[in-house]
Amino acid sequence: MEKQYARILQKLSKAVEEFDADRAKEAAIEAIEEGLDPLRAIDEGLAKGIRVIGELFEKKEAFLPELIMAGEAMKAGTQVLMEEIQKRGLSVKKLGTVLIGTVHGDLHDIGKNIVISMLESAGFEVIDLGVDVAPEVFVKKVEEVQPGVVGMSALLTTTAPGQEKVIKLLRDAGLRDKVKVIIGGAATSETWADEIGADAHAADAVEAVRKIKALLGIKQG
Ligand code: B1M
Repeated sequence: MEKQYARILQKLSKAVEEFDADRAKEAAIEAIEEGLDPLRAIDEGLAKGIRVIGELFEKKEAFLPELIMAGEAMKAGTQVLMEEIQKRGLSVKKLGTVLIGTVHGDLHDIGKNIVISMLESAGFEVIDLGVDVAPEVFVKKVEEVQPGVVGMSALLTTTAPGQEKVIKLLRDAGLRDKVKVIIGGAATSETWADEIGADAHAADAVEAVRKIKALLGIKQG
């Protein structure tokens, strides 16, 4: 079985590296049919492919159109796998509300959407503010919805300061003590979280669920 899984993981990764959305979707369906864990299919398959393209982009061996096409292929595959993740978590009762968005100026949402799927399948109600979310919108929504946790994703070093701005505005509005703050995304780290006064940082979607549960005092498992 493991050999079969390795072949599907390779197919998922290659589909992203070769910008083939149809093949990514097809491989995602195959992964589900063959009993491969959908989260593993994302992490070790699709995300592996996007990392390859990201590295090529950094070395100027791939360019923006390729980055866009790889992102589209990754989205096509993750959509299928995320639906499966959510299907499996449907019977779970609601653990709390998480408000989440990608910060102002930042359009990256693949990772955020995976975090959302994982949270929903773990039993959280998630309110997704989308991408390019202005700091004032985060604060207004926190006031309106009163979630247990607000989460901010940032993939660019130029947009990560938006997370600090939101925390400052929450403090100014007297809301900081009423909501836990978690941050994530490739431009962030534990150190950055400490520096800006966030309550937690998560490196991936599994860690995000674990840390959000811990922040809310919910038993793990
Ligand atoms: Co962009 N991009 N991109 N890009 N892009 C990066 C981030 C980059 C590192 C690529 C590189 O140079 N190697 C680089 C940033 C450099 C930097 O700032 N240091 C970069 C750049 C420069 C840019 C543009 C500026 C390029 C240009 O226009 N010249 C531009 C900016 C647009 C904008 O946002 N204003 C741009 C555009 C794009 C696309 C639109 C083409 C596309 C995004 C498509 C989309 O999201 N809808 C894209 C992509 C695909 C990437 C890379 C290749 C992949 C990102 C991704 O989806 N990873 C990326 C390279 C990289 O990250 N290595 C890159 C897979 C995903 C599963 O991982 O998002 O990290 P990730 O999410 C993880 C964790 O981080 C965590 O859990 C997730 C799941 O495990 N997590 C959280 C994420 N959010 C969380 C929130 C939490 C907790 C955990 O709590 C709230």
